[in-house]
Amino acid sequence: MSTHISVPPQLLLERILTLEIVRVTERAAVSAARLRGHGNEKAADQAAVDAMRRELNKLPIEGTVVIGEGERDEAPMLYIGEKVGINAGPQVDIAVDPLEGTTLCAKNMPGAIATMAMADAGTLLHAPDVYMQKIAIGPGYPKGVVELDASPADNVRRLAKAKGVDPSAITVLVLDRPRHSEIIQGVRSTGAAVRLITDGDVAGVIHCADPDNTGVDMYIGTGGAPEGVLAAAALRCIGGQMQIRLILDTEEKRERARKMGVADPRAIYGIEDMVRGDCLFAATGVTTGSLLSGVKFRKDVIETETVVMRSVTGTVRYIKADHRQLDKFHLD
Ligand code: VTB
Repeated sequence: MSTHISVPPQLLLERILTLEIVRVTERAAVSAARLRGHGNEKAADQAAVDAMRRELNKLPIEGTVVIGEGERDEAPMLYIGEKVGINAGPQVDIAVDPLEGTTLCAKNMPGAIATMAMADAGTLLHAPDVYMQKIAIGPGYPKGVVELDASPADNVRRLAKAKGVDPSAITVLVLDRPRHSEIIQGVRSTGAAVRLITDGDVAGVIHCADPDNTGVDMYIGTGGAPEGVLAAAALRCIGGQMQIRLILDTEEKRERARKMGVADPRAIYGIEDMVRGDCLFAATGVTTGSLLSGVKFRKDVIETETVVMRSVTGTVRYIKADHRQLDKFHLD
């Protein structure tokens, strides 16, 4: 029996593709995980990219990568501007970080993930691969309680007041980089705690959304712009606030950004400026971290754990999957 049922594009994006993007991040995570601890960041990243591209190209979408691994037509990467999908279905913007935390994977340290987001075409910030200043907090606070340009100490005090606690009860997550020494000092000067991470600020920002379980109230610091847009997609689904500014400190970077539609190089963006409509977000653990378990290779089964979110409903699903015969279906 064959009946042709046409699915409204919105339904596709809102519901059906939710599970489809899980397949994409699962496969990228499994491929990267085979190279955990091999000390080869490039090879692990390439494995994740190849798997992610292969899976994206099976999806019923007309997709464009707007946040990717490079800005030119670099054949091996999922570059900005690359078309993905079967070229039929809804037109969508896609943000990818096939292996967020390449160093974490290469060194087999906690917190590497494979992640992507999807939204209607033209609704995700098209950002060049530059640095981005970021501040993020979880849901439940009045808008503007913390601000990108306020001092770290001020932001801690304002957040503590809004939460109804002493600053010493606040924990701020910061990437462990020399460039963050003033931020770290400022936070500590209030009595608040700093939690340092070596990499992985997509997961870092997501931690802010659930302070009771993660112990993290706020993220402050400068990280990658692609990671910032992906984190914004996640917060768009689960709630929270984020402010960012692209660091466009040379004419060449400003020109690259201008070409992607960034008119004011000093502009501060909120979540709604980076993700202007509804979106889907998924991440699969590569190495076990505080957000997700890593891939487990058992005798005949490969286990993965994925979190997938939809902004339309704010649903967050944790999907544990047992994969059998992955090799058989590797290239289907
Ligand atoms: C962060 C971190 C990423 O890049 O965005 C960082 O979250 C920023 O760049 O996991 P630097 O390493 O140059 O400071 C990553 O480490 C990924 O490369």
